[in-house]
Amino acid sequence: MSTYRESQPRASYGALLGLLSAGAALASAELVAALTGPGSSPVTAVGSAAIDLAPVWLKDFAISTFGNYDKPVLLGGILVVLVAFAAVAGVASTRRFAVGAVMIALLGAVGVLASSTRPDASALTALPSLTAIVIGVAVLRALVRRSTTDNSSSARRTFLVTAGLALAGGVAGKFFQQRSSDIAESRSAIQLPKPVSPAPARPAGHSFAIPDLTPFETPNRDFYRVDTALVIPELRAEEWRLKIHGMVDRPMELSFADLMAKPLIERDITLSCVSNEVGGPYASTARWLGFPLAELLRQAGVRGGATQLVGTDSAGMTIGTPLDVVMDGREAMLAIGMNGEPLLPANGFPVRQLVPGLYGYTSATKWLVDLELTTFEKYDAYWTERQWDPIGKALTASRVDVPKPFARVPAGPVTVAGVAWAQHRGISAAQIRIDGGEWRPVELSTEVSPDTWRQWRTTVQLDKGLHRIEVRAADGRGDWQPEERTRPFPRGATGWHSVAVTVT
Ligand SMILES: Nc1nc2c(c(=O)[nH]1)N[C@H]1C(S)=C(S)[C@@H](COP(=O)(O)O)O[C@H]1N2
Ligand SMILES: [Mo]
Repeated sequence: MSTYRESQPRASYGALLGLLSAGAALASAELVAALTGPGSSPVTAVGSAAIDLAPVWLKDFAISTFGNYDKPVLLGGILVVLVAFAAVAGVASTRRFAVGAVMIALLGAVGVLASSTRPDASALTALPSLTAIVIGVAVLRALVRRSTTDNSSSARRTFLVTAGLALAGGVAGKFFQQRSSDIAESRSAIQLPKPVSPAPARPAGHSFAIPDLTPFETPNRDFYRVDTALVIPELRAEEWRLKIHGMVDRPMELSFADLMAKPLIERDITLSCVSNEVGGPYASTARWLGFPLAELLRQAGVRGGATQLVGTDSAGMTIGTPLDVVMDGREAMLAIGMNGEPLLPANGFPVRQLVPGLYGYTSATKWLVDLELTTFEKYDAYWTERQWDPIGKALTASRVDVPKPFARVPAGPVTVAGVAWAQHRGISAAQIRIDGGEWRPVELSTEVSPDTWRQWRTTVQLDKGLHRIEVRAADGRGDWQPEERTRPFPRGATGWHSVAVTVT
């Protein structure tokens, strides 16, 4: 038995060799990525590629099942596959070294492929993955040699040292990646200017004080986040530049200081996501500070025939916006502040676009660095390529926040409340019905702007038992939300939100 083990180590032993090699490979890649940028880390690059390649149904499923945790879940999944593959490679290497080595190299090759095909790839983006191949194979070779020639206690020492070095290298790599691009400092150095056109005062009655009702203004930390960015792009305001080009008479380049020096406006605007399911959480409202986009485009001199404004972020992701909507008089802007602070990194620091009345995916480019005027025929942006509607007009939506779904409430008068939004058209009425009965009106909070949501509330008498509360709203033109339930793809979900509650 023991002689057998010497020539053919146990599988668990081989698996350990594979994991140590893969760990060392990843750690070396993270260290190199500290120089070449966090997006070039092989795990991140593979994750980003997976997001871009994922079919619509899978993205929908991930957003609605894991919500804001969709990205950690994806990274976790990648790591599980990686660990399994590395373990098998390790076992193989103890039988035939070349087979294990090729498998470890293949893992790195996936990283090379993913990182070098990212839209923001440069000559150096594949370097971390290439390093991983070299280090992974070298460490595997050293470990296999050592474990066949040495006694078991010195082999154990080698393993521990390798594991320790890999762990330290990985942690150091992540640390330096953050340090090299630390934007907290850039963000806190910003003194936002006062707007020349402040937001109109919010009228009395614009907000109801009801526990658990969505507040009118979303605190920055609670603002929803939806994007394809696995690592939040880290752009320093001092280094930020925006190019405006394409079908314009006067191409321009702007710095953050240029933008801050312009006469800014401040407006309350509700932003929502096309992927929001009926009753879902992906809508928020903030007081945004920025410069009017239409005015900026007029300064650049838009040429006749341009129909689409394509915004590109610092990682090369694109969003296409219908130009006529931007220019029709609504207050589209390039925003630099939300609720009195610079943008949060997750919400587009230092500069993002906003167009009231359009879903985020056709209007709200975060980490914006490039604006090109073109036509819809000439260019398909990221989501249009994936068959989403190119216009992205925000549909009317309403939600019951109080009582919560499946709440147990005492019999008698029950407070029912929620929010409704139809950006740029405004909300003119909302109604609820109980158990499919007659629709009854509810009280709306005073409108702040047609670009923002409105809260609604009412009190109903409910008897003991299970009840279903439904809500629907009408936009500023008096058009009611349709009953028909549709999925978010390709132009936004429709249907009435309902909650079931038990009255005790
Ligand atoms: N650069 C970039 N901007 C983006 C996206 C993205 O994936 N990348 N997603 C868009 C989508 S789909 C929405 S709904 C809004 C969400 O903005 P928020 O995360 O600040 O709420 O950002 C938009 N801007
Ligand atoms: Mo979205």
